[in-house]
Amino acid sequence: MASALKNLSSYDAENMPSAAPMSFGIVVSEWNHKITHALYEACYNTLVEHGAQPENIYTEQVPGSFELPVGAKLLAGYHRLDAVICLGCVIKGETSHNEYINQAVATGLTNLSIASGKPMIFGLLTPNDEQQALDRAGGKHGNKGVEAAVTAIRMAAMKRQLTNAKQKIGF
Ligand code: DLZ
Repeated sequence: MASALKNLSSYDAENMPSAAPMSFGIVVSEWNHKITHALYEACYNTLVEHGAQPENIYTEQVPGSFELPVGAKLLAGYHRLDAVICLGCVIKGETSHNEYINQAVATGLTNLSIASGKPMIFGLLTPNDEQQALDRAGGKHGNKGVEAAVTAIRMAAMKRQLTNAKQKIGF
């Protein structure tokens, strides 16, 4: 399979926009804490590596991944943010709870992004077992937290660029 050995954290760091003027929200789910904490650390560090100021990064924890969309909405309503990154991990179990939660998070964040025009980043791991989660939280497939941070910076830069271009049109 083409994606089997893809390291999710590979990206062109040289050509990233600067995150120095940007503000970010990070919402982290407490379920599967060991995994989500690893995602959070990688995400936070990546934002800072690209210039984000620690005082412009606002973090909130929510009980589980199902609460990520409302957590994102509350955080974005409280601070002036360029983007909100949502981090969670839903491990498949004996029942189909994972399908309901994953679908709810995907739909919730999509709707929220489109309605607000603010990037809401889907940093949710949806593994079949804990090993698959570990592989994507600093293991052999990189760290999805890095990918989420990179996506947030790129989308925030795109929004800023288009907003500036729009303001220059007209008299
Ligand atoms: C209930 C539940 C279960 C079974 N599994 C997970 C999980 O693997 N990962 C996760 O982030 N959250 C899980 N939850 C909690 C739900 O996301 C949610 O917090 C509760 O259903 C309360 O709304």
